[in-house]
Amino acid sequence: MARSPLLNVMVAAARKAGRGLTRDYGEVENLQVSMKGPGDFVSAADKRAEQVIHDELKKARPSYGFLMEERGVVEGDDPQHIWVVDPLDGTTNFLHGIPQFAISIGLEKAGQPIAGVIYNPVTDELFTAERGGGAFLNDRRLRVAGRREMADSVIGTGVPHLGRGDHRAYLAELQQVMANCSGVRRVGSAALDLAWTAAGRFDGFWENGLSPWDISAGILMVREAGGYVTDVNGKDKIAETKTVVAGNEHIHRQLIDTLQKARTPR
Ligand code: 2AM
Ligand code: CA
Repeated sequence: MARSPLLNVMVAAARKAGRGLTRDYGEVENLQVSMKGPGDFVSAADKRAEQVIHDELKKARPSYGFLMEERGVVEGDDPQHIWVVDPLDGTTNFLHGIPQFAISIGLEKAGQPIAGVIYNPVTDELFTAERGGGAFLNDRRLRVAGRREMADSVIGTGVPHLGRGDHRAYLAELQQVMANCSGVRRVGSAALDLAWTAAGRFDGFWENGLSPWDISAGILMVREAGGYVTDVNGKDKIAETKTVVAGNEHIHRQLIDTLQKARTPR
């Protein structure tokens, strides 16, 4: 598979940051038993990865701006192009020694995602997409799952936790989805959840309260794999409503209908 120069830049940045994260991940286990605990260490690993990605991308495209999880907005001379970066998505997994985390790098042009890379450095799974060019896992072209019925589907999600999200509203959603599908999975990295939906491992995915860096690359990934991504109302207002629903044409529609039932007062 021939990658564009732009995608090559993104892949190189993700792989370089991935080497650092893998090293740091190996250390986390030792730190679990130390007095201080691994929290500060993980936060430092996160920042180091972000620095590497920032420097690599800046070198390759000096005029582009950034939206990064740790440092926020960094404006560039070119107001059209913005890198949307999560250097460590799935921080809780990383902290607990669970090998499900990723680097997510998206590129947006005039607000639309045009390229995306999601890289799990532990499994060495590299997901890439470019607008109009399809989505890939390593060198294999991706296609969303073909299932047509929610009843046959495995649905990924993110569960709110201590201090985050509307637990009651989420439970109402989960109650509807769990009663209508063949399995719900919560694996802890929204970027990988979307990549897995693009790869057809999940038939659908929904989560609330996410930020652009969690999902920018993943949204493009699903769309380029032939899937649909919208907010919970079927609209493009993902950032405004902070809701995201993904899947193939059929499951995306049924998942939205199912989630809407949780919102209808009874
Ligand atoms: P993180 O690991 O980079 O924090 C898990 O449900 C998903 O939610 C992960 O992708 C996680 O990203 C994200 N997440 C966790 N806390 C968040 C917060 N306060 N705001 C936005 N996203 C969050
Ligand atoms: Ca994240």
